[in-house]
Amino acid sequence: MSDNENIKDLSRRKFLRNSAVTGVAGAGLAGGFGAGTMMSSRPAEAAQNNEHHVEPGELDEYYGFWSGGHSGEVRILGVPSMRELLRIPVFNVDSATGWGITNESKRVLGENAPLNGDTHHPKVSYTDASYDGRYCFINDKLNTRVARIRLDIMRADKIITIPNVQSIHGLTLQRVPSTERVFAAGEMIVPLNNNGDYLDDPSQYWTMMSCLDAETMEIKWQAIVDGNLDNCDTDYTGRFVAASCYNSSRGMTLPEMMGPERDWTVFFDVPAIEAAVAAGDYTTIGDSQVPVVDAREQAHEGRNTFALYVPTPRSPHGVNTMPPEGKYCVVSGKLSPTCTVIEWSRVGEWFDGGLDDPRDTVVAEPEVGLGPLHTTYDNRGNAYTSLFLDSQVVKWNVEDAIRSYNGEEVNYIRDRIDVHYNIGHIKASLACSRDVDGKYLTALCKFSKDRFLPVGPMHAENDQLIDITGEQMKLVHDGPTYAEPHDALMIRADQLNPSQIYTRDDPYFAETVAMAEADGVTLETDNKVIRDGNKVRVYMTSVAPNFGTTEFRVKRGDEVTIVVTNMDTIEDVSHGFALVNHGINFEIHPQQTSSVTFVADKPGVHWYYCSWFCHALHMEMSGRMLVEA
Ligand code: CUK
Ligand code: CUA
Repeated sequence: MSDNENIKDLSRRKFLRNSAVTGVAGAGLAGGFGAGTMMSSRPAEAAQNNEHHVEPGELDEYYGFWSGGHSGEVRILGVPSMRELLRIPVFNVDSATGWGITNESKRVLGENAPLNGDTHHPKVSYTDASYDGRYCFINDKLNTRVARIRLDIMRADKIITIPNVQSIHGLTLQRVPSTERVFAAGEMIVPLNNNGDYLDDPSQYWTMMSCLDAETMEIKWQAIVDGNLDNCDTDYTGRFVAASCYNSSRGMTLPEMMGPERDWTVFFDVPAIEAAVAAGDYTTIGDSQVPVVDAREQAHEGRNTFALYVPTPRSPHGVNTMPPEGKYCVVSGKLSPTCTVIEWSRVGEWFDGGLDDPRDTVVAEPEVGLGPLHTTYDNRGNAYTSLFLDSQVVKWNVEDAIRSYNGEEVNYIRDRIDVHYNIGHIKASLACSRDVDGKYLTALCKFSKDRFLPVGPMHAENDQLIDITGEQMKLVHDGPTYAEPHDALMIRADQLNPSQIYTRDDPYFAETVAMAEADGVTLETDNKVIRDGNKVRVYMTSVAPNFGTTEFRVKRGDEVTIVVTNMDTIEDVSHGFALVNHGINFEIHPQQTSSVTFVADKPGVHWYYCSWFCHALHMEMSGRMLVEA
């Protein structure tokens, strides 16, 4: 970097930092920021002779699962190349794959599903705290949903709307013995029975932690809490889940929410809650049958048996358990320049009556820099925290932070690196699992500014890749991304085993197979039109470069269901069924059956064609729907 560029970079960094700090100061809260945090860092320099480059024809070492933010999708990137390999549509409608258009995807989405979503926290399922490659779960902050993606076919197979709360933000999974439960943190506080009765009475507004059964995706229980839940994580024993909890003042406006010096980290004792539910000691709300327990302090005389509220400085945000044993949980302070280190075994001691002061669970509170949001780890005892306001990643040693908290003179800060710019989430390779390997770290930066060619008022964001194998962090890649990845995780390539072709008994299209059976149709061979009153079902196969049916006839006003079964058996020979002027296009991968239903309301000739390039005669793979007036 030349001196000039360096100066430009520094002044922009200062501007971003100061404007953000001033914004906070405007609310009268600048006092939260310590002075000792202005320590300088090394400007990031692009790595020379980049050994992290993945040559053409080589495969990446990791699968990365990226949230797609308010695009509503989940993305798969190869790491370290940072090449985008796949977009998995989840809460959105997708033109390429027909997600949200086919009958199969609509069954997953449910009736009258919203057409969009806001995904933040993708989490891959575990067996004994190692990734098992079965599922990826993802929240929808926008429409209060949780989805499960099957990682064999890379499509969502269950989506559930969570009742009684608004906005699912934090999402985390049970790690041990395996992912039997999914925890979904409700963020915004609303009247528990939100039927219009308590509009003007914020004292009636609350939110809840929800626990889902990972197999059935049904809600097992909900627990009412004090404050707004934000991010969450579990321990490595299977007993606890923790969530950051801001707005302990229960404010409705920004200044009100930022009032208190401390909010909480709240820990839930899952077996205690489930014992109460099993004993029938719960209520339900409105029409919902979900068992609700009360984990608010006011609901318990003496010790709260469901939840422990650990006072934590100020609007705490990220909650991250430290691998590989899961000894500590680090909660990042957001409006405080500190991270709070809580020892999981002490949380157990508190619930078992051994500790009196909730703060006795805290074993360190290092000052790390301005705007700490999320923390991740290597396999050498170091934590890495994203600093939103400083636009930095700070590396610090956890045991040294504990020694410092205990009064020893020790510098726990190991390194700082500039990122570009205003980083949110951060995640090191395998850092949420036992197999943490301390190789790469992704820094998901909310602003890219001048890091890429300008493309109009909307700028790409910047997902940077940092090599963390050495003493000093090294920036190795800038990766522009479309709105708006919040979180990401990396699993080893060998921990995932995706299917190459569908099996004919895949439950994803079982209902469509059952419909064909009822019609006496053999999907694998038949090309038939079945009329049932004004309902017409058109069954066809596809084998490159032919649809099994190249012409069918219906009457205006018929409800037409088109079912296509791709009988190609060769990997990667996908077809698409695209019906001109009808807004219909969908994928049919090898051995898959896909279907769509619509009303044929336009008399005339309507061509359909294959939209997925499959053959030299792909352009000719087509047919006609003839609609009689
Ligand atoms: S949140 Cu976005 S930067 Cu939704 Cu995980 Cu922290
Ligand atoms: Cu079939 Cu293109």
